[in-house]
Amino acid sequence: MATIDAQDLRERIGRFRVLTMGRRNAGKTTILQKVCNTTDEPEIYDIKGKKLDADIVKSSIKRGNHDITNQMVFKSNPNFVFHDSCGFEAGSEKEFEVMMKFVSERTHAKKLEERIHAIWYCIPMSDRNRLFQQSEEKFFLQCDTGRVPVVAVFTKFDALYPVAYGEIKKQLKGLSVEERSRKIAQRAEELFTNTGVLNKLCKPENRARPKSHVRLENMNEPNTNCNTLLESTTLALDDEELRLCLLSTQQSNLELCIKCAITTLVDRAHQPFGSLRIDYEVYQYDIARWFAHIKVRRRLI
Ligand SMILES: Nc1nc2c(ncn2[C@@H]2O[C@H](COP(=O)(O)OP(=O)(O)O)[C@@H](O)[C@H]2O)c(=O)[nH]1
Ligand SMILES: [Mg+2]
Repeated sequence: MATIDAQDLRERIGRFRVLTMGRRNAGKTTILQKVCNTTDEPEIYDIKGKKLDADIVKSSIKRGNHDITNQMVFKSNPNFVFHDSCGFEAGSEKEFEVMMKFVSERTHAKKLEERIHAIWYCIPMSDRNRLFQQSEEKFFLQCDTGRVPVVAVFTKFDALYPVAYGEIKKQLKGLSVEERSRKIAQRAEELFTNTGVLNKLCKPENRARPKSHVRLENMNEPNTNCNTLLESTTLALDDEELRLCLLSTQQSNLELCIKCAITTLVDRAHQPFGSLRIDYEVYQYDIARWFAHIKVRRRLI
């Protein structure tokens, strides 16, 4: 009997490693806290794994010194490791080069535990009139992220609602609450489309073209979650083991487990004739392995 469970995966892959990018105040730390279900600050470790004094790191960031190789881990979910590219876009050419070297090395790292497994590029909608700085455009154009998926995260989407309301408030008179909300949401959507941000990101010449995108709103409020980001990231991974690894960090996202199981089976069904497996036990195992928090056993034939 062979077993597959979260522990097996962890030993093979290590922790799920994410690089968060985007300007200061884009909402990066807030998202990481949501993902790890905490409001605590992360613990910070240097590249060798030595714990650093978070206050000293913070004050050094304030002085403009930031080290992208530092690793952030939240006590509430140590299965994730985060890096923050914090502030590269406003920095010097040298800082840009340091960021590019880090991304290129770590997205191509041979060892899975050193590799960055996903990049979350945060673009705040509160800044919709100045979406990108030149260096950010350069990142998307030039950076070789290999097979590692970049997920564009449109943060602070709620910032569009007051703007939308201001523009159409005269048309809202006499409408029901539901109708008003629908119209405001529709106008917010138009404001988003008018930024042209998706076209800019998905230009064919961009090497770091995002594989998917999500909108997040009210992440600063207590009763919100990042499930769409986690789902989008899981489905953007092209490696089954990595998908399993990310899923197992979330432990209880049953809906996503089911989606992944089905997606994998559909992918298999589209493989050329001959690789389609019809062994019933194998088939059951293929579904069950996505529920990594439950121990699954497979008989070796
Ligand atoms: N309105 C709104 N504010 C947010 C949202 N997410 C984060 N914020 C606020 O934006 C500020 C900057 O967030 P932070 O996570 O520290 O940004 P970082 O510098 O990119 O790490 C904080 O005051 C957050 O409470 C959101 O979805 N909507
Ligand atoms: Mg931060």
